[in-house]
Amino acid sequence: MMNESLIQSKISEFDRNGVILLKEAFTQSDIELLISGLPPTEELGKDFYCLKQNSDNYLCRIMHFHRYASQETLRLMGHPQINSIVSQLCGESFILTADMMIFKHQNCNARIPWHQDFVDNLNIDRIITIGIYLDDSYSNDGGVRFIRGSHKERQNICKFEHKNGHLNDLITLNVEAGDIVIHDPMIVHSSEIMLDQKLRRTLYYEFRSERDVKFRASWPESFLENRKKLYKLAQKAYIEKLPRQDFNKTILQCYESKLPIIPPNYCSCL
Ligand SMILES: O=C(O)CCC(=O)C(=O)O
Repeated sequence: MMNESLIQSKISEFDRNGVILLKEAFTQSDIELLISGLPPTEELGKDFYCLKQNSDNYLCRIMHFHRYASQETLRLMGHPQINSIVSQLCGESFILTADMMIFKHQNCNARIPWHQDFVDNLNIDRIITIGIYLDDSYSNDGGVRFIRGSHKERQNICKFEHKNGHLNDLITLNVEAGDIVIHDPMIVHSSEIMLDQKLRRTLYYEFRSERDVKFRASWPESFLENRKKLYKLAQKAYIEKLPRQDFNKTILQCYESKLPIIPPNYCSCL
């Protein structure tokens, strides 16, 4: 378990830079368990989609990841490590507000341009995105790059895309399977293509405080209660072995309440 004072020392770095790397947050066996519980993609319908070149997939996503949860994947969300990290960043009452897995394949089109995931000015408590790495990701081979301190306001992304205005402020990271990268969704980030590695899978979780969720007038009221139920279930799954039929109903209810889409901020003249 990651030591609390380590996380505390990283919090000011997170506030200053907008991103932190936590090494060895999960063990190899946690990651193997997560991989063994990945859902068969043919069962995911519209929540699994891929960008393709000819017939080759290059960037695929599983949206609403835990809707398809096996006992193994649910268990990871309820892992005490997640509770410890998120409660220190977002407070004791936190809510999972998004869950998505990305599959990045070796392909010339698999670059993700500079962007902010969304721009939000509410600023009540921290909003964090945790990337849990199932595979290694190196800075010189398609790893995610960040612009230090760019999370504090809306940015003119074209400056990063077309003027190389970022080079002094670039944060690049060498990440290994089991490490996690936590970023503020407003930090400007991108990832280049992979030339050596064939596949990189990252599970992204977005967490916010309960206070933040309650403040959003256009979000359905049922969302909060359903999400709390889901998290309790995940904690139970961490302790006990739960067959899918025991949690199917709660999971489906949980994903019934949909949130309005908040658009990302990309450069429009790519
Ligand atoms: O994992 C990556 O390469 C970046 C993913 C990303 O920035 C996104 O999905 O918005």
